[in-house]
Amino acid sequence: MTARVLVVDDIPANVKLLEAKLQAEYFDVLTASNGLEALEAAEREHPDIILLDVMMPGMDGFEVCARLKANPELSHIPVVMVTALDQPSDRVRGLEAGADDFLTKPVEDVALFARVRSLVRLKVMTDELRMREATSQQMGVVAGAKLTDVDTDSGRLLIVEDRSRSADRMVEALPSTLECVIEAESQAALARLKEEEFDIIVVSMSLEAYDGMRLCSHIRSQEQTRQTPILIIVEDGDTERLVRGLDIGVNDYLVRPIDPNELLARVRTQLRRRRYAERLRSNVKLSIEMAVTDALTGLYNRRYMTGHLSTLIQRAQGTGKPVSLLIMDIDHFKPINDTHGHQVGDVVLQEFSRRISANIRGVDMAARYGGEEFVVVMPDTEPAFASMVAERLRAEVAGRPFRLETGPGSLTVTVSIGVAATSGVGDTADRLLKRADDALYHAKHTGRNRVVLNRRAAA
Ligand code: GH3
Ligand code: MG
Repeated sequence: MTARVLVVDDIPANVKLLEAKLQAEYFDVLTASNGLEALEAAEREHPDIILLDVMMPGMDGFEVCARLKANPELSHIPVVMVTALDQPSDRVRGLEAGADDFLTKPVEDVALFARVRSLVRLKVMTDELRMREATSQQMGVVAGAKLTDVDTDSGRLLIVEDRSRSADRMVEALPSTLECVIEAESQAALARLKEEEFDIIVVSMSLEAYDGMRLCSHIRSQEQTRQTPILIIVEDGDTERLVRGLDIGVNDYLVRPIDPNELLARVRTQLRRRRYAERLRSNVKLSIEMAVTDALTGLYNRRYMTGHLSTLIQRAQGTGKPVSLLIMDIDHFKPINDTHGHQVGDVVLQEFSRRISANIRGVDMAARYGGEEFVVVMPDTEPAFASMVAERLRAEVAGRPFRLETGPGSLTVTVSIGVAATSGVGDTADRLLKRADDALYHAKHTGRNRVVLNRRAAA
């Protein structure tokens, strides 16, 4: 894995040392020698991770970190504070400024590379989500998610710890708005994870009866918990486990004895990242849904339907089974608008869509083709069967007046339907749509409120 690392330190020898270590592992290294330079470099270069010295003249590391984290363009870049101070209170100050981790000077190689790799891995994932979300924003369907304004006060934690005093102390350190569940036994923890959703999982690496690392790797391999942040508790000096943990995808760690403020700060950081990723994911999902569906009716839109139809037709040429298609057009829809207003017209379109959806099979796809024109695509379906379905839909529409909350109270609506099916090799979505449309035209001209099947084969 390669990544661009910004190293910030006011002492040139420290910069040189870290630079040499990182370059030896094929990282790209950028450097800055004070806080302002660091902020400028971050804005200009958008590095993948920042190693930030704490004690610098002028603007110190805490302030640089706080400024980076307050900038929505930069807040997702992980910051590791590199410090000679190793008091819990300094760590808490850093975490409160938004730092993602700490390394103490002199920096140990294993710890350095494990941290950089794990944070870069996390960033690669977030970047991918951010990129997709940016596309969603360009489509104008969602407002961008911000790491800075997510809620970190509510959530559920699973604490896997068999030392009950230690578990109790952790719970005491966390605000009562966070719901904590303690499991002393790893099988019970796994069973619970299958049933319930947690926002963070805290795992002790010193369980008596089970290897905590194995539990973490199991949690990572399960679909349901793949994305859930894991925080491990390691004994002081157990770098080996820490590094292995980070390599298998543990997100963060605490060293015993656990400092309550540090626990709180690290839990908050993980919650913030999780909420942010959730927000990004749901924005992407929403925009994908909006890209394929019609906003008024919730049915698929024309573009998506035609793409899907082409795929089905190609596939059908292998199986020899026909794809059938219905095109439906509401009869005399314009007068409904003209008499009762556009809003009533919209309600009619929505109710019409509901009746279609309720009367087709799961494999069939209903789409809004144009204003008051709709299409149903039916894979592996003989035209005779499709005509029967069309007739049922026609009767469902005409048979029961549409109830309206406004305007006339209820309206009788009818629909004309054209049916066609694929025939032979070389048939296309366009041709099939054209044949169904010809049948629809025929239905309109022979009295409306009827179904016409086009029996002609593709030319
Ligand atoms: P025909 O029986 O021949 O199909 O007659 P029609 O009145 O249904 O057909 P026409 O094509 O003359 O009119 C269709 C109308 O549908 C015109 C247009 O204003 C209206 N329309 C299209 N999209 C929407 C929409 O999203 N909402 C509403 N309320 N009306 C729409
Ligand atoms: Mg019409």
